[in-house]
Amino acid sequence: QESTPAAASHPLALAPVAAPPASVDGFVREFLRNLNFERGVALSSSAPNDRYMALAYTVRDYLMARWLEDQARQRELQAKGVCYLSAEYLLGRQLDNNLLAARLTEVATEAMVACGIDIDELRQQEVEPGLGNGGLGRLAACFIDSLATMSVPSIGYGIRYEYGIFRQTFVDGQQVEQPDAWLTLGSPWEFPHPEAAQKIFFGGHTEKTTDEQGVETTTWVPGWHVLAVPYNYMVPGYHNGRVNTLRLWRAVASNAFDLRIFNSGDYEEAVRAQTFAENISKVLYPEDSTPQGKELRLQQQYFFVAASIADFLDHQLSADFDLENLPERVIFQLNDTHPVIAVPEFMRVLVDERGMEWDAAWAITQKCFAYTCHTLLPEALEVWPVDLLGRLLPRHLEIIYRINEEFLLEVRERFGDDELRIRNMSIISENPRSVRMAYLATVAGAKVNGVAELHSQLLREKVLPDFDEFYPGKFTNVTNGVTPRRFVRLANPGLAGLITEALGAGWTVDLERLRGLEAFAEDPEFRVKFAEVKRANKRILSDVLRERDGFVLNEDHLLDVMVKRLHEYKRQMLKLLHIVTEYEGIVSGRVEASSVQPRTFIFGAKAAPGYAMAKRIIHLINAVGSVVNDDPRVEGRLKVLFPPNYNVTLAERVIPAADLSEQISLAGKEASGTGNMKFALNGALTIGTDDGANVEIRELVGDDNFFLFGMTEPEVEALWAKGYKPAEFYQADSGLRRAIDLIASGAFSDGDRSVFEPVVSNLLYDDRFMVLADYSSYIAEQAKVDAAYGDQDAWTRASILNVARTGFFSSDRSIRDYIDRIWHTPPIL
Ligand code: Z16
Repeated sequence: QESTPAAASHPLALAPVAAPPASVDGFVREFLRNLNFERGVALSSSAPNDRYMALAYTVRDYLMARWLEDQARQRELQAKGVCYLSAEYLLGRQLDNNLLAARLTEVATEAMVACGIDIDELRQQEVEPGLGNGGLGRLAACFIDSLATMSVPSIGYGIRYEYGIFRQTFVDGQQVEQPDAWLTLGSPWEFPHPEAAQKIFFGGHTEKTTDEQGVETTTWVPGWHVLAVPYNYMVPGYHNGRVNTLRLWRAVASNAFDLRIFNSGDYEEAVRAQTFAENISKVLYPEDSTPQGKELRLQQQYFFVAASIADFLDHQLSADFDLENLPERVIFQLNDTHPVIAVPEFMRVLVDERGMEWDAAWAITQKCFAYTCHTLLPEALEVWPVDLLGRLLPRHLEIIYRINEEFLLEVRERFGDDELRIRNMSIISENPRSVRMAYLATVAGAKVNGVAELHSQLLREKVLPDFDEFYPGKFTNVTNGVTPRRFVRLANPGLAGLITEALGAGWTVDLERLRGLEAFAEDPEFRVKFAEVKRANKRILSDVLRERDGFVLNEDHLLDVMVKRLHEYKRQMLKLLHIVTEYEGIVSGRVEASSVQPRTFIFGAKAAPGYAMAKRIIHLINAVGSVVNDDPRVEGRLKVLFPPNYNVTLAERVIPAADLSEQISLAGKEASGTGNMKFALNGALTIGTDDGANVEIRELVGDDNFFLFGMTEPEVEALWAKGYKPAEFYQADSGLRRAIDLIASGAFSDGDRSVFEPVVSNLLYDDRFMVLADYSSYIAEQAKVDAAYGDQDAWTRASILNVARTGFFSSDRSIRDYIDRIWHTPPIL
């Protein structure tokens, strides 16, 4: 930002940066300039990666002027803005998204043709930044897209992991993880700013000093520190000329740190220290909704939130800003418990560094933070042992203790000395003594929200009822959403074209307009065109899977898709029992093969590397797949495909081709789901339980256009209360018995009964997620799916109605809800 006086008075320093001319010629010139001057190669000797990089640089160049303007404007206006704090951003590929946002797709395509280059080949070069696990990380990516598209002053903060989510391979049907070296060939989308690095301190101890007036102050004497170096990413709004910023932090060893050791003469130790510091942003923890309480993870969390808060206070506020006014200037949104250590950090900065009184600082903190909870699973609510936290962040632990003390005093004032209630509400739990991060976030946050209606209700009633009573009005709901730019416009150009033909442009930023398609559902010609689009999408997927995995996809089959992280609560096992049931029926001769609706089942799922049961289920899916696919008796009827390494890029091809979307979690376990929304918006019908956002999808599309099955959440509760014995369900249902017996017999493991024995006995004797209890209703509903698919025209009509009625699930609407209910940050024009 600083320039020398001489440079600052130069006329060019004041002139806005000019975008290159948006003509094919202009684009070609800029592209060749980038290829020659940034890549240092001639077109004739360039590698595909050179050409991809030069293309990406060119797209950047067109966005640059607006980006620089918007950064300056955000600082000048000093309007209230959002700091979205998230440990994960599952961005997906950037090239197409940025071309689309900047209206450059056509010009770039023609420019590449003029250069004799196939732009599709360049698209394939990009390694997607997989800086997230699943739903939560992808949600953050959708939200920053909507924030930019809606011109909301905002910045996303996170971690620039050197290795994102692992690359999944299968060896003998079992998951093997490979490191995701996404940066090997360089990333054209990032801008490092080492000059804006923040020092982040850890460890050490605290000291109390009392001055002449008897005022006590605490100072933290840290033991070590690292540098946090920001990397900026452009976040272009769709067709609105706005470019927001995503700022991801990388950990780098500081000179001072290793010099001290180096001066002691221990070179190896100095290098070790460097490696140690840089470990902090080395790798994404690969657990979706079941974090392991590792010290390095807490380091990552503190590292990025401390850097983000300091960055905001140092660089986003005007020099004379009065910190008392912070609540009118910023809201820090906590994406799950991962960034919650920001709360004591913010208090520490205000009190210890800026000299504010505790009470004033706490009042500000309680207005500047809001917390989104994304789960109901108790094991997903992070808890940090105080000995670990106190060792790493001794001052923060003291601050948390004081927050808790004062909070529990308030609770006593309200409810009297109700010791049980006080123990239940304490931010500190015992045995081992630990900090409950969700409670800390709830006490500190101005608002707490769940991510779907049912989830928010259960959060208030089951997880945090005492807090709901104590803080009336604090709890709210914001149902998740997905960006229609990436998941309709880009992923499904055929459908997008058909919608625009029918409704005109404009729906991409106003998705409720899809309602206009309801009338077209009754138009036979439109149904034919719509069905053709689905078919074409299957063909595209077929090409992708052949190229990628050597799979053959039959485009006449009903395409039945279950893609999401592998977790017992999501119940991939239930899907598998359905497949085994169908298979067993045919091979035993009880069912005539020719009477079965041909189906291809597609799975996509990564298991956390330490989650043994999830990995066994992956093994079993592959084992069932290879037996079914090799058995001539079911040839042309049943096919199971499990492409490895499901990611955003593959999702963009699979979802638009799907006929049936599997959303079959045990009711009360899936907070929302967001894949469910993407499928419905692309015209797949859902078979699902009454869980998460499925409830809202079904309400919107109507019972006739949704396949509902399974217990409701209250029914699940009732069955637990009565005592759940899965073996009783096994005994009572012959189809279920045959399916489980077939797995137990070794039919899918070359006769070896031991391989899947743990899966079988888990189902029969434990079954925490009640797969067996919902089996019969699932099978019955799948029969209705088969019957419905038999009437193609009726199916297409229902499919159109799914698209027409799910505009509500645009992430633009989610962001509007956050603005109205939580942030109060109007868009700037
Ligand atoms: C995550 O992806 C989710 C929850 C969580 O606590 C941690 C992670 Cl990494 C998911 C939920 O499981 C899913 O239901 C929800 O749709 C998604 O977050 C976004 O809210």
